[in-house]
Formats: sequence, structure tokens, C-alpha cells
Amino acid sequence: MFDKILIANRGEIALRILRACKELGIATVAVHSTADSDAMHVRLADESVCIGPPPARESYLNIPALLAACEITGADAVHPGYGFLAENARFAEILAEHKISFIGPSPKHIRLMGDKIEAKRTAKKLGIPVVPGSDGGITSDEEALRFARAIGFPVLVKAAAGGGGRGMKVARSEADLSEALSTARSEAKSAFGDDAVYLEKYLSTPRHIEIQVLGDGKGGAVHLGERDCSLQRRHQKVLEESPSPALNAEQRAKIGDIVANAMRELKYLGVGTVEFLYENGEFYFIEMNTRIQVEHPVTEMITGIDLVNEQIRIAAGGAIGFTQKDITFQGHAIECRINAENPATFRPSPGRINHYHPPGGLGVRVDSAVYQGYTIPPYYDSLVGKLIVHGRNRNECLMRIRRALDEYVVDGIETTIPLFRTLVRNPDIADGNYNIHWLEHFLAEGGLSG
Ligand code: MV4
Repeated sequence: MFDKILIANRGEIALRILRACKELGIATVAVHSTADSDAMHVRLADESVCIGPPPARESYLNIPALLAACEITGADAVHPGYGFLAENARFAEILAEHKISFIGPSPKHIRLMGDKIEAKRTAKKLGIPVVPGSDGGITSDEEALRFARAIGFPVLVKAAAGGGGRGMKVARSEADLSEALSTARSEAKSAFGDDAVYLEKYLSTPRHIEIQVLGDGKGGAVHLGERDCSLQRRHQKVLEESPSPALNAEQRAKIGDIVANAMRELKYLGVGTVEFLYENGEFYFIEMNTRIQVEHPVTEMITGIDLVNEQIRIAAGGAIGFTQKDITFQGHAIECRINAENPATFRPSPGRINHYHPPGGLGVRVDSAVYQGYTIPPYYDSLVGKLIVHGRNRNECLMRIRRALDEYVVDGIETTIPLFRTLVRNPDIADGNYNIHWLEHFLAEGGLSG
């Protein structure tokens, strides 16, 4: 097992990792920018190192500074959390060259899944259902037209280096295709320095359902069910839940087994999330994330499994703590991502939290790194905290999250809590009747003010 883990992150996920380390008896090193000297993760870690000025590029993304912090503290492993360097294969390689463990998958698997064309090709080869499409890069308008005619319009042009919705263009008909290709290409080139694009059938009203997996790197892997993340705004997840209101136990077991088998064949190591679009009873692979995700607590609440503990033990060469048969899904969990933003305009609202009172009680979990008197800096994401609620069934979970949101007090800044109070009382949400476009439509029709 590791002796000392350096946490290359900030905010709630840095705290989440600290907690797992403490329970494992592992010493912790926090790193922070000069804007984060008063941050909770710095206070709670055994040691801390300042790694640079506020811009992430010069601090949380600064690989030489992180290596130096490992060197001076003697850390033998790095946990990257999510965002920042979590899916940077080169960072994982550099750590390996310095005999420091990266708590995550192999650089090979990070790189494979970072290329969306290669990821999809691999998924298909491993028996995972994929969206019909070009199955490779598109090199000419003629080739694009052939694929588009074969799969039928509308089609979607996606960037190989993309993901998270960047560099996507819909072509509704043959007349749109050439322009969609060139726009997607030039956007991809300027955003990622790579203009490779591919083509997919456009699914009009899918849900976003993702499968959580865990692999031991030796051909052992399990799945931990799904999360329904269909409630999104501008490709940012807003509310996540498990189980998905759209699936039954049989469908869950079927897609879960397909994904777990694929991960066994890959010899995947660590936690991973395989993302699907789900429409008319069918799953279509879109991408795989090779990191711990913001919404992982939803899975923890219904399985009772500590995913960060598993990540750390597996990275140290340990075995997965349970078999597929041991994993059962208990009740229902919902997570609300609460941001420091105006709840109607989503304008960021950093600043000082003058009064803070998080909710509590049975089935209520708050993952947050803020405290009363803390000033949210303007340089990073605007997450205030995650409210995760568990109930014996979806209805109990909804009742509980309504009262938990009513208890939550964050004064001094604007937060999206009022939006969530409305969402969890909306009849469509209460019925589980929503897809990836629901929230944008709701907001376009007035949202909080409508
Ligand atoms: C799609 C799609 C429809 N058809 N692919 C957006 C982010 C990226 N990860 C994949 N995305 C989509 N891919 C096909 N073939 C619609 C989206 C999409 C979306 C997906 C998940 C959650 C929210 C979304 C919002 C808009 C578009």
C-alpha cells in the first residue's frame, strides 16, 4: 500500500480523496495555488505545498511543480481527482518515469479513450453497442455523403479529440453536410489542434445513461450499475440519479455484463465510466471516461461501495474488494450539483459565504469543501457542493431531497439551490419523464421565472 498520496486537485474532490486516504491510514499531501491558501483541503491534509499562482495552467496543471511537490514531500502516489490532469496520459507516463504511482488507468488506456474514434472502434470490437456511423475518420465530402446516405439523415459530425459536446455539428440533410464537416473540422482544429472528425447517426431525444465499472488491471472487472445523467445544461450535468427511471433490472444486468466483459478483455485498471445514449430501448456507446466522476457518490449511495478506496487499493496492486454477485443495488439516490451562479441566468457568483448551513438527517450527504466565512475564488469551477440523497425508493428520495434543499442555507453568494427546489417538484422530473433536451427546453420556456 502507498505511504503518502499527493492529491493533485482542489475543492470537494480533494476532500473526498483525503477522507478515503485517512480511512486507509495513508498520509496526505495537499497542493494549492496562491488563491487556495485558505481552502479546506489544505487545512485537512497532513502537509501542503503551494504550487503556483491562481491560473490553473500555472498551478493545478503545472506538471513540473507537481513533481517537485512529490519530491519534497516523498509522496509515492498521486491522485488526480477529476478535471485538471485526470485524463492526461502524458502526466501518468511522467509520474511512472519518476517511480510515482498514478492512481488511475494505464497511460495506454487513457490515450485510447481520449481519441473518440479509437474509443468507439475498441468498444465495437469488444461487443459494446455503438451509434451507427463512419467507424473511423472521414477524409472527404464524398466519403461523408456515402456514410450519411447509408445511415440516414440527420447525422452528427463529431471531433475525434472532442468529447463533452465540443466540436459537434448536426447535418439535417445532404445540403448541410459539407458545411457541417468544414465547420466541425475548423472548430476541432482550433480547440484541440486536431481536425479529425467522424460521422454518426443523430439520435433526436435520447437519455444519457452511463455505466460505472471497476477493473483490477489483470482481467477482473465488475460493473456498479448505471447513472442517469440526462439533466444537463450546455453539456454540464445538473442532476444525476441511480437507478435510471428508464431501466429495469434485466436491462441493467444485460448492459452491465456487456460492459464488465469488455473491461475484462481490455484488462482495464481502476474506475471508469462508459457513457451511452439510450433511445427506444437501445443503448449506444458514445465515450468512456477514465477518471473518478463528479457524480460517483450516487453509485456509492446505492451500492455502499467506497469508489475512491477501491481506486487507491487497486492502484497499489490490490484486488477489487468484492465480486459481481456481492454487488446489490439498494433504493434510490439523487445528486444535485450546486453551483455559485445566479439560478436564472447562470452568471458565476464567486465571493464570501457569510452564512452556511448544510442539510443533514437520514440519507443526506453533502460533499463540499466550503465553510462559513470562506471566499469562493473566481478562477476555478463554480461548484459549491453536491447534495446527495438516498431513499428506499425514488419517491422517498424525492421527498427527502425536497426537504434537504429547503434546509440548505448559503448566504452571501448566489447559488443554484432555488433552481433545484423547483426542479425536484416538477411533474416531469417526479415522473422520471425527461431526456437530454428537457432542461434546455424548460429554461428556454422561462425556467425559474416562467
Ligand atoms: C450525440 C447526440 C445525438 N446523437 N450523438 C454531446 C456530448 C457528447 N458527449 C455526446 N453528445 C451527444 N452525442 C449522437 N449520435 C447528442 C448529444 C448531446 C448530449 C448528450 C448527452 C447529454 C447531453 C447532450 C446534449 C446535447 C447533445
